[in-house]
Amino acid sequence: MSRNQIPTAESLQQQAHDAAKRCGVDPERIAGDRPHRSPINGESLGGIRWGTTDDVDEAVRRSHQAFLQWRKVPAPQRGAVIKRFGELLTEHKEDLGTLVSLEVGKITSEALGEVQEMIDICDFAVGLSRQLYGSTSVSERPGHRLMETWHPLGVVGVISAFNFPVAVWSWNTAVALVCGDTVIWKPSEQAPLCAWASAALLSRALEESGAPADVSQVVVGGPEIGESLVDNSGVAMVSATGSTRMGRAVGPRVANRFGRSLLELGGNNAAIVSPTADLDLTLRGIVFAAAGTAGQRCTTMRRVIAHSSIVEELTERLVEAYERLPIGDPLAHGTLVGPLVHGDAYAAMQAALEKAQAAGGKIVVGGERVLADEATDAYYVRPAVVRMPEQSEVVTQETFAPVLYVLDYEEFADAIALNNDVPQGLSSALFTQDQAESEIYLSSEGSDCGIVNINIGTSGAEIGGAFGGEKETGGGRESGFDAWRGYMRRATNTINYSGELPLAQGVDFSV
Ligand code: UN1
Repeated sequence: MSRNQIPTAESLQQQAHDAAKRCGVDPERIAGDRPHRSPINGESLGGIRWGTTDDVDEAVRRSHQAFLQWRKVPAPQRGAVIKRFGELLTEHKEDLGTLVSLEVGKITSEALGEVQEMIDICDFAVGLSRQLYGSTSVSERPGHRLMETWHPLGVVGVISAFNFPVAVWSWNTAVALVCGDTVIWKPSEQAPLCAWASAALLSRALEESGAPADVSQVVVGGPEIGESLVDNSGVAMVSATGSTRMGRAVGPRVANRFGRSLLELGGNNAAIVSPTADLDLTLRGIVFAAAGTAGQRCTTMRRVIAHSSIVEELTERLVEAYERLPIGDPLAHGTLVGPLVHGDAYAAMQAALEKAQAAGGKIVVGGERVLADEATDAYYVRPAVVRMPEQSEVVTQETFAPVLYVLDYEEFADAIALNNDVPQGLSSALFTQDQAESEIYLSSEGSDCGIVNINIGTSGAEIGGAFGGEKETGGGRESGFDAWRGYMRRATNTINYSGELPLAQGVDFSV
């Protein structure tokens, strides 16, 4: 099948059902009456079955029962289940990758990369299962000892978005399970098949080890499913990925019942390009981060802030590169840009381009719909680059589509100010060969984001680091470093072996 031909509905549906079955998805689930559309051709992938809010209540009840058993399983044995899950993911990498492409339109290489990210977090979590370290400390009292112990939280609710339909769940689940929590997942409505397929593989790993089956559950459905998880006081923690608007609703509702939330929300990621930057490397870094995944990552580069001495050359080279981008069927070999997820994303992109032009911006390349005609419910666009005179309102907003705004600067401090002068704080990058600039950018006077890179684009983080951002991005951290602590509760223990009862702070309370 060529990139310029959109595949037929029958062929995609067949591929989807075959891949889902090979992963162990119950065929009942893919025989419902809920429409389920592929962004590749805008046509049906076959009906599916949605769950109800009653299913959520039942899942929470069962998850809690499973938790009472699971928390007693030694962490390294929980890790062994995740190890097996990683093996099953490796075995079914292609099936899952195909489902990711079919349901959300990712190109094959990125879809396989997403599954690799799941395998990587499994490896990480297996190691972690023997490294859930706590501290000990000295006591101010004789014959006393201070230490911390870490315990699982209970039921963790995971709400994930269409653009990383399985990897983000895996970051949460692999770590949460090793920590001794149980997980209920509300995947994106757009991607139920890859969710069921991933969950079926995890269930197989759990079953083989004799673990309680309900350690991992999935409830597919609309926003009401997410809301039930958010409001259910049996859910100790809600980890939610999506828009800032969604996070603004989730955060206070979970906090109101004193639950814990982990939010991964919008980004508006910039790269500063210094006059010393290696422009070949910079160009490659920008194009992958800005046009990759059709601009639909939370880490997508949305702004370039280039020094005035190189901004024109850089923009020209971006135009050349964008004109050559192979856009089309994400399953076809060589495609680099697949479709937008749906018509609303296309409309949002067009609205942003209009606003940018009204604010004095000039579209230097892209923005137009390609491949599919007006009558098709599939939206392929050429990623756009817009030269902006200043950071106007539209530039400070996240539009979940491939629009890259180019701004310029004279003084490095001004570039940092522009980098930070947006409500979001997820990812950022500096392309430079000037060591002092690089150190300043990484310092407390530099980027205010959760991810701050040098000579690498804003997207494509490895799982080994903590992932997340500040300000309207929500403050959550997932995957690497010590993000596991977010999935556990800490107890501080004071142990007295002195046979006396001296009080802290020298308080005398003798009776
Ligand atoms: C997201 O877009 O929600 O750093 C996650 C990246 C990926 C994860 C993105 N590893 O781009």
